[in-house]
Amino acid sequence: MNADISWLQFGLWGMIIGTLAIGFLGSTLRKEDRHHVFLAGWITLIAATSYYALTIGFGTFVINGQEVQLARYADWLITTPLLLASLVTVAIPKNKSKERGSILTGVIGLDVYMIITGVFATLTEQKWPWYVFSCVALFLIVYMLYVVVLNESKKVAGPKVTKLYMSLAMFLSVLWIAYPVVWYLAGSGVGTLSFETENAVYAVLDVTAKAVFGLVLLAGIKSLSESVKPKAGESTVEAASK
Ligand code: RET
Repeated sequence: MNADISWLQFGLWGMIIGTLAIGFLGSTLRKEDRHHVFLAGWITLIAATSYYALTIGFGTFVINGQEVQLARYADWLITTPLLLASLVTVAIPKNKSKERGSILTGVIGLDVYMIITGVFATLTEQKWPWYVFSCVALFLIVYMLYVVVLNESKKVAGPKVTKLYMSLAMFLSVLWIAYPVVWYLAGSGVGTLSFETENAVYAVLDVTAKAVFGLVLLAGIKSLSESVKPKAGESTVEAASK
């Protein structure tokens, strides 16, 4: 078995075990908090499917002599908006903010734009303008997380909620910034990384950004719920924001 496939299998098993662990930890959460569990589990389940496609070479094409794994981008197109939604859902309680819908639309719109321009960068020979458009969108997403979402969270949510949000936002943004760096160094960009190293780094990043991130988020909600003791019918984020 070649080394690329081993890394893809690491990704596949990481996502399968991650989904099971999210289901297990999620089952210990209150039913008012289960929306966090569904989002986190949905993300790792989609990624497991995408890694299965990658291991069998489904959605992988040779373009200009370069192996292009389109299944990755298909996964990112669906799961990165869900990751951002799961983060904003922690930061801003439902029914407390008039801005929540427009913030979600703004951040998810930028994210879809980032992945689509990233696909254009990957498929064309004139890649650098598309790469720059995509990086600008990532910069704007990070700006929204640290300024717009943070300010709204400070305004409408309790301090414990904003603190949990900030640690998750830092976790997410550090990992996400690594993706354009890997893209730049790999065959998609200047080509200093081998295909094997590219697959290895993406696999570790993906499992951390999805499975580990989901588990940390759920553990955060669980410990918040133990400290604020919400009433029946209200979510932990709502209860901690009164
Ligand atoms: C690309 C290339 C073009 C420039 C930029 C990119 C950003 C990708 C990102 C991907 C995040 C993926 C995640 C996956 C989780 O499993 C498309 C690589 C900016 C930020 C979090």
